[in-house]
Amino acid sequence: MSALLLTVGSMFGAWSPAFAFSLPKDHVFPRIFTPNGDGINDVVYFNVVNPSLDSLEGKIYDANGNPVASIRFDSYLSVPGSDATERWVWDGKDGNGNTVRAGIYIYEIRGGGDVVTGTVVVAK
Ligand SMILES: [Ca+2]
Repeated sequence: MSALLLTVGSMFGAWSPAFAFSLPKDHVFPRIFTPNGDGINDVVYFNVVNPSLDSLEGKIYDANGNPVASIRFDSYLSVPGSDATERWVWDGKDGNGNTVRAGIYIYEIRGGGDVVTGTVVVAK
């Protein structure tokens, strides 16, 4: 039991009001999206829990690690507080506004000295 509590405490960095932002895996959706303008799964959302309101920066890289695009802030899903959640979004376009090729892309969100990464898939 004490080992479990220790593990949980480590995972969440204790319960201080200053703990970092987080991006649970199920807050990235749809993980496979189709940016073709048909109104169905055209963008991927990143719902970042950010209670400290850290200044965040989000980037997309291709599978070779080349920078592709920025993830932009969209809106607040809940008001600032312990569960403050910011919605960030990527529309599947590169920095020139062109829709990227189908494939696996890596997202990276940084802020407050922390970073979270994962993958999404652009399908066509
Ligand atoms: Ca679509």
